[in-house]
Amino acid sequence: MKQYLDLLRDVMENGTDKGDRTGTGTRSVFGRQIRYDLVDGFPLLTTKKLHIRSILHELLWFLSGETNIRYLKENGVSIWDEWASPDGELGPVYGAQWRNWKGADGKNYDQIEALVDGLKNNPDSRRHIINGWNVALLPDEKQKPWENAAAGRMALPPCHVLYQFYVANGKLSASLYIRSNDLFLGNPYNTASLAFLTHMLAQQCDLDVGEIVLSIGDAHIYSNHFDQVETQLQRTPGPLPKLRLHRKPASMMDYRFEDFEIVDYVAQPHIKAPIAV
Ligand code: UFP
Repeated sequence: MKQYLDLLRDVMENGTDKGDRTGTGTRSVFGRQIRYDLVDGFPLLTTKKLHIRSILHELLWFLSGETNIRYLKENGVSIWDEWASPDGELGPVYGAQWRNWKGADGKNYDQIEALVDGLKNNPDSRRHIINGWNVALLPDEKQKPWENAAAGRMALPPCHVLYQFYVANGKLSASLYIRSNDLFLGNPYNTASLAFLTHMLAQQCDLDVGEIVLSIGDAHIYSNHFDQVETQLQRTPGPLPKLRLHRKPASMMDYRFEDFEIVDYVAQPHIKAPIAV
């Protein structure tokens, strides 16, 4: 994934050193786009070994509409633990907005169901959108994440905010706006997650997969990742793995972890880095 390494190099060379919420410090650029043709393979980094387990469980959890960390904990996924209230609640984060956006009319709107319906019945539409940025439910920045969650607001504002899908020549493409992206730790997972989602939607709609496009607002590298980035930039990318879907579930909500298999994944060793909280 040369595109990814080019983006890391771009930020290291052209970025501005600036402070951030976590107090760690970042080097950052504003407004970048990176794209992968899914026909070339599944976009999982080959210059650093990645584990897809948490990302896939997280995506299935989003699609279930759940916002309690229970399912994640049962499956050994801890990525959301530090934000949750004592009873495991995160407030109306992604899953709630994707599946149960509450309208002013009191109705619940299922954006995933509407998306699949639109892709199947009106593929040329320019309105295939999933939006996570529900302004009324954003956290109160003066409160802690778990306090917001306990009060029925999102523990964290969405990072992967807006998805748009596009059908042409029998192929499904996806575009994702990420307002803030930790390029060393977050971006490779956001890319893989978008690729999984696109494969699932394409399968449900009897389409082939096209491209994924990630548009990033604040694209940053944390200052305590600079050495790791240098290590990674010295590595040469290899051929991409493939995704095998073992069956076609009845709907977007019926996928199970065991339905997915990544084959021919040959990656260079993992590079450890601290996460900024
Ligand atoms: N972050 C990502 N991708 C995600 C996610 C978080 O890169 O999917 F949820 C990173 C971006 C940033 C931090 O470094 O987490 C969120 O902090 P803030 O809300 O201050 O932008």
